[in-house]
Amino acid sequence: ATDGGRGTGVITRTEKKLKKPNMYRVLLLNDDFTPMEFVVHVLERFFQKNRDQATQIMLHVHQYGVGECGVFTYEVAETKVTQVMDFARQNQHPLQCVMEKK
Ligand code: TYC
Repeated sequence: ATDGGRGTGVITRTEKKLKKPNMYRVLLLNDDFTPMEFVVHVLERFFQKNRDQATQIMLHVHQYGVGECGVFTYEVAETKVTQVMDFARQNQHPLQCVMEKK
């Protein structure tokens, strides 16, 4: 808001800095080779899912080709993607994990 009526042209921001951050979906992609149990383990280990939640998400990805693991701020989403891709590669599975802006 402008203020003072002093004609200085100075604009002050009186709002508090409470901008909502951009949010990113982390997605798993289906493939024909990664074992179902490995995908369930990934969801438990990196996305704090319980066994039932993880199994449901894995089966959704298996059936529809893609599924959401969670929604995070940019840096957290990027870290999850890197962790999953590194873990899959270490175990020689072709599992793909990506992020997309919501
Ligand atoms: N389609 C895989 C299979 O039949 C299982 C799978 C599920 C792979 C989810 C990747 O993100 C994935 N073994």
